[in-house]
Amino acid sequence: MLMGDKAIRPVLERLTEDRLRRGKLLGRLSQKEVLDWLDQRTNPYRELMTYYRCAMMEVETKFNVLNEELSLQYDRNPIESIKSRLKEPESILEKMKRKGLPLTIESIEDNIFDVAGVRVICSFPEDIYMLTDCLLRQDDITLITRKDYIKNPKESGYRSLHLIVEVPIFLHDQKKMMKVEVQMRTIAMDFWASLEHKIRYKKDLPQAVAISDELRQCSEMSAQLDARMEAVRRWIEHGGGEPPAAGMSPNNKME
Ligand code: 0O2
Repeated sequence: MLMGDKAIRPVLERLTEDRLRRGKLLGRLSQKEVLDWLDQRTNPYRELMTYYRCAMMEVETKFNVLNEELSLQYDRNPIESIKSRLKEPESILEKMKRKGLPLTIESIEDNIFDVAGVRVICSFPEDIYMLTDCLLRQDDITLITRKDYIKNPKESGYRSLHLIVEVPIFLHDQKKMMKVEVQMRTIAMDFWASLEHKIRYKKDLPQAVAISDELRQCSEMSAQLDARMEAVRRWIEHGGGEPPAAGMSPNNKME
């Protein structure tokens, strides 16, 4: 038998209070806001999250299909891995609070575009743009926003291509358009972003400026590495000849 909303409410309440406290959210939210939020986190919330999960599956499948087809054509897989995640309830709540949005289910759908996130880790920077073009050419995909943090890295050094796309999901009685955030990165960009994400929680250290500078430099090094690996790949694909000028020593070892 399924648990009724009343039965799961105390469980949710305990769980969420604990997680909110860990996320330092309690204190910034009144008890009423938390309780109203919990009331909404029952059926309508679960329903909406199911739709987002379906939308993530749709987008993930599109990339898997492209990877299969392109690997036949080019004899290599342009995608290293795909990771999907549903934004945590606490993060959704925190973002809505930060943006001064009403804490309602409708408001999540209308304003929070990264509830469903698909991260595509590509082999080379060129693959990012090639796969993005392939995705956006599909007639059931609508591009909502595009932010190119590869051509214009963030102040932190963060690099990735971000897309918000709308994709249809087909339910038993209706078609629904859902928004999904797609983050496209190379392995090197992902390596940097993952480690920086862990380190940045220590930003209130006295050496914060020096740490930020160091992280920016690491990001530049990883971008250079991407460019050099791409140059080597092109060199091999074009059958050798003159080695790429940048960074190759006479015995073809990276300097
Ligand atoms: P999580 O856990 O990934 O969801 P906003 O989302 O409104 O705050 P904006 O401008 O819409 O801001 O989003 P932005 O900056 O284009 O992209 C936000 C996401 O990109 C972040 O998600 C991170 O995943 C990633 N990101 C952006 N900047 C950085 C950075 O400097 N370092 C790292 N490691 N990742 C970054 P969330 O919501 O922060 O977290």
